[in-house]
Amino acid sequence: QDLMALHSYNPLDDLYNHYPHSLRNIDELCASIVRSHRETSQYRLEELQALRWKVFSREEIQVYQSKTVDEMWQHCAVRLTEAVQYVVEFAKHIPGFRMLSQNDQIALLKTGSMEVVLVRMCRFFNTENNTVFFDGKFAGTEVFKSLACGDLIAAVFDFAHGLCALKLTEQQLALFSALVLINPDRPSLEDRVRVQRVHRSVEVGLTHILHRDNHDSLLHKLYQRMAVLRSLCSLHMEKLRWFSQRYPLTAHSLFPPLYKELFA
Ligand code: CLR
Repeated sequence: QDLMALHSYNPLDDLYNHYPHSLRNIDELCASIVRSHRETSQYRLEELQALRWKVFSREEIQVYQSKTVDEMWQHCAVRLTEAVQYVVEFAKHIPGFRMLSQNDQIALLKTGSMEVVLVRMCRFFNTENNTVFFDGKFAGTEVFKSLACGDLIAAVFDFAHGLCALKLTEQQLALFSALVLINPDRPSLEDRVRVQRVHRSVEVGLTHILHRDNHDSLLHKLYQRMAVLRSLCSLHMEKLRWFSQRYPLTAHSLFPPLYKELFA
């Protein structure tokens, strides 16, 4: 009799039925985010590693420095927009993102896509000489001199340097990028609760991966970086407003439509 009772109600069954199941879900979630990151990351790490010796020459730097402010802004806006397009592709394959309303997807991308580009920048950054892969070679801050926003460039390079120092794996970077993008605190979200749910699941995924990698302490550091990201992006918006006021024609007719749609 007792054995029968034990058999029909065994609390362990709950554990067996649900625990492995949810673990498998977390693994699947992480796997899709990592796959999406890999497929939209433009260059593999080995490729970038092999290109590290390619730096701009004095003469080439001179060419960038003698561009006018609006020429250089337009050039960078085009490069940034390409990078943003890959982030949009990345977002589409984060489980749950496409289930959000069109409006909420756009709201998340409007504020988050630039942040993810800056997170991704650390893959394209060489800390040994403080250069970033730009236009086919590695460029230092001096290459961006004619943008006339040295403070923003310095802050962006600093951020990349600091993020590189954390030595994130590609998987950790993928999950962190997704967490930055699916942020329930963004303005003008229609269904904040739903965004919160997706955010929670990505957070569980990142925690799981960091725990598995024996790097639980990274989570706190990553949350600190997210605050820096927000300030960098408001600085970017500030610079863009300044630029559009001074060069309304370039900003209006020569900037890529996606750049205008997301940031203007
Ligand atoms: C980031 C990671 C992407 C590839 C990529 C493309 C364009 C790069 C960007 C990375 C890093 C930041 C970058 C940008 C072009 C211009 C911009 C170097 C490597 C600098 C910081 C200038 C910003 C100028 C604005 C004020 C317009 O997968």
